[in-house]
Amino acid sequence: MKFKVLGMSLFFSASLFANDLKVENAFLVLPNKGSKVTAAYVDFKNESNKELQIKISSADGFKAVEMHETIHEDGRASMRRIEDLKITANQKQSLKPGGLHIMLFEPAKELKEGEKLNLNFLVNAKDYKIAFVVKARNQIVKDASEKKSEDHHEHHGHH
Ligand SMILES: [Cu+2]
Repeated sequence: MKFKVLGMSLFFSASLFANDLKVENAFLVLPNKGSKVTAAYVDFKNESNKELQIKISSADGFKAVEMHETIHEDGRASMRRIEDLKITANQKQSLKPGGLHIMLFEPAKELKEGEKLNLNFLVNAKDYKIAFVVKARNQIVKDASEKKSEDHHEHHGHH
């Protein structure tokens, strides 16, 4: 049994196709002036029939990078570092404000809106680069509300 599993993993590791992982809406938040930390978000979709393990290894233009999850407890949100993200076959996973996210530390230079930076991942232990576009906060809010109004009819109530 053990032998069989090992054989299978060798078979699969030899063939990670670029289109196994679909990547959309990759952006990072333009840091506030003087701030040494910001976050990046992206939508992943595993289009393969096996689990994908995604790790962040580095980000061009930043000194350090981590993947975080957000934990909601007693009405408070805190975050915790995670080693990797596992996405099962044919599942989606979004990194978004208030949830999973990538944290970027100490930009080497001042970033500009619209600029693209590569974030370097390991997907099933293979190098995988994704270009992230730098977005200003007001643009992110605008894009999110446009996306939301496409998805839902919103109700406005008074409390
Ligand atoms: Cu964080």
